[in-house]
Amino acid sequence: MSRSPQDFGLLHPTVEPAAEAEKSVPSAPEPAPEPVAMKATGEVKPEASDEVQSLAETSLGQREQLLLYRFMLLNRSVEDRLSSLYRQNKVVGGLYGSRGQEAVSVGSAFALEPQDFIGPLIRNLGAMLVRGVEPREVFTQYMARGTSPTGGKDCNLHFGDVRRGMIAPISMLGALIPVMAGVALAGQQQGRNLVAMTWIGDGGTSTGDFHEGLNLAAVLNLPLVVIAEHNGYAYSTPTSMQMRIENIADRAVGYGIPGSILDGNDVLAVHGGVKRAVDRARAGGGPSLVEVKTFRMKGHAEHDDAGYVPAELLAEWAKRDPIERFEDHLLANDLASPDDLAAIAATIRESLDIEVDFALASEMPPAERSLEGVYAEAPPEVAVPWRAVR
Ligand SMILES: Cc1ncc(C[n+]2csc(CCOP(=O)(O)OP(=O)(O)O)c2C)c(N)n1
Ligand SMILES: [Mg+2]
Repeated sequence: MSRSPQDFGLLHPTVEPAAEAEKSVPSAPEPAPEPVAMKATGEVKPEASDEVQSLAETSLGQREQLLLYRFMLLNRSVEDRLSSLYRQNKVVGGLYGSRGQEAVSVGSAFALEPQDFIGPLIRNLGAMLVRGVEPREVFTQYMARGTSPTGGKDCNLHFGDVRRGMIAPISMLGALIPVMAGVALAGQQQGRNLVAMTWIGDGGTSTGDFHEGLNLAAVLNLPLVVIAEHNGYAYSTPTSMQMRIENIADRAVGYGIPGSILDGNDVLAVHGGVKRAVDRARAGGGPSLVEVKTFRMKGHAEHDDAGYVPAELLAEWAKRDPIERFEDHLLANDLASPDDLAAIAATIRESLDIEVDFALASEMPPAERSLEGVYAEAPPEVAVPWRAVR
């Protein structure tokens, strides 16, 4: 018997407009109302592939919308280059991408101010680019070159930079949430008016750290925004096999904080909904859990062919590609001409040629650098020769 994509229960066909979604998952202790009726925004309409799918309303002007477009395209272009480098055996270690989820990282990070902090995960390259990470940092990292931010010691996106408000990703899923709650607490104590933002996958929301971190943030009323990327799978495990609720936002009730659901393939919906959570946090309203419905369009990593993902699902979600949808929106609303979009793509292409060449021309670090930057330099007065101690 053939199964339709709907049978898999993973299509998120009923994403709510952001404003109404916030009402659907209220803060405890109010009783949860019946779910709000869904509107057409973001609905999966298999027959609508040729139509322009309207995006959420936005307060962003033309310049900012074109920036969003540039960052999403840059996100995808950098990952496409990495994918081809991986096939040439130039990438050291695994390659993790965010194809189909670019609107989440870009739209959410775009809602932040310079003093804010992010704690990105492996699929949040877009957020790092918005914070000012240069593609050459990413290429050199993935190729473990001495010129990379970690001097070739760690690979992929595992690097941070406090000057740009970026805490380095932590591989253990969930662990960034208590860490970012700590950043939010420190910012609050220092009166820095900052908001801390981090991301977590659907699978990651089932870890203990997720619970402890969010609960702590809630009771301390910290300025923390947690974005849960509901992308259908945790590696090869479909969401339905690791949680019994349909919406991750429902978990917010357990912490007494607002939960909302956004169309993760609509960059304007993501930006608008996340901005509300950021504004609330900055105004002293405490943490929020923002669920974005999206889909992972490739395997867990480049080495995973994702043969376990039904082709029908991929085909459905391909019609909702966040970049193509945004292009349609920009063109339909006269915010850009086809030539404008082509010029943005060409500029990105040319700059990435240079960045990739730079990374390829960089040397691997010499062995003697392997201990640099691993341990703090002890000040002379506390330096005790370890041989003497024994
Ligand atoms: C605590 C913990 N368990 C397992 C892993 C290995 N692991 C890394 S990513 C991943 C799947 C994560 O799925 P999800 O949270 O849905 O995020 P997605 O990859 O879909 O973005 C797993 C099992 C890990 N890094 N940390
Ligand atoms: Mg997932």
